Amino acid sequence: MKLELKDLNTPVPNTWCPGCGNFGILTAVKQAIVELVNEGFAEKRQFTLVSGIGCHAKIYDYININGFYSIHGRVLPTALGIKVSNPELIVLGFGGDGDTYAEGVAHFVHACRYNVDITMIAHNNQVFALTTGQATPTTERGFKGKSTPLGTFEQPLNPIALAIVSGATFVAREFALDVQHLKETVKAAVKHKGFAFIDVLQPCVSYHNMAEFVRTHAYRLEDVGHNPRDYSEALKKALEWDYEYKEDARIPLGIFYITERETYESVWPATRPFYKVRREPDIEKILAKHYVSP
Ligand SMILES: Cc1ncc(C[n+]2csc(CCOP(=O)(O)OP(=O)(O)O)c2C)c(N)n1
Ligand code: SF4
Repeated sequence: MKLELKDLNTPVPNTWCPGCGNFGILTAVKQAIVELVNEGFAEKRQFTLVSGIGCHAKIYDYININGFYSIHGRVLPTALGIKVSNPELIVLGFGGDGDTYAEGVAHFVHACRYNVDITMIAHNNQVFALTTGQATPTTERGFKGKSTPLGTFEQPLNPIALAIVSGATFVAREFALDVQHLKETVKAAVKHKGFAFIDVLQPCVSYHNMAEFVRTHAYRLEDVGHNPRDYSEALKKALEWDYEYKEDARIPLGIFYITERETYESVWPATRPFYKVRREPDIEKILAKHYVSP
């Protein structure tokens, strides 16, 4: 029987602001799961999501798959734990830009380095949204928010470049309001064996709405013949936009980089599906080995 989009609905009322870019991400991810299941790539029961804390994290409530609502900044270690415990699962991580690039940035760097076979989707609205609009590491200079009334003055972090140099094997940027391209990239990321990272520019209509700027300054990497297998070219393209809002900015969207190398769970000596391990201890054997009579 074919999986339908409505099979992924939940009864939980959606509390995102009307017009929030998170709706685009939700739709694209649901469509990607439906298509991957119906194309025979995986079964619905294999999909497992992990969220952080923030507006993005409510996605946990809105998709009817197994999941773990984790804590702020800790999406990736949770996702890694699930994957190594049961490599048969397809693990999707969802974090905010605050979540992923501030408190969680060390986990992000090491997940790229480890090349664990999971997909990480960062809802990058360039602001801490749930806490009502403070600057994050990807906020552009000059942004006036509650924590920076005089304007943010630090240079933004470039997560695409960081992912590439840290060893991620699939690196992409998408726009939350372009659901079709986002869906295709999510499918490609899930099919990729290794750490797949998508930085999704997600307009926050309440605290940081960059929708118009992205629409007028973005272009697609595949339209300019970009070769995602070329490391130097990928890095060059990654550095093309610095997450600032300059008149002459050009924002590349699509897949920057793809390569293959061994995954974390394929080489970690202890990895095996732990749920298959017999846990009944043989008390006689343990006593024979460790018991010393008084
Ligand atoms: C360990 C911890 N640190 C900080 C917070 C406070 N906090 C809750 S939501 C949030 C902002 C989330 O921003 P982001 O990750 O960018 O997600 P968004 O709300 O923009 O989707 C923060 C800082 C928390 N709940 N737990
Ligand atoms: S505050 Fe921003 S990110 Fe949060 S639901 Fe509203 S529009 Fe979306």
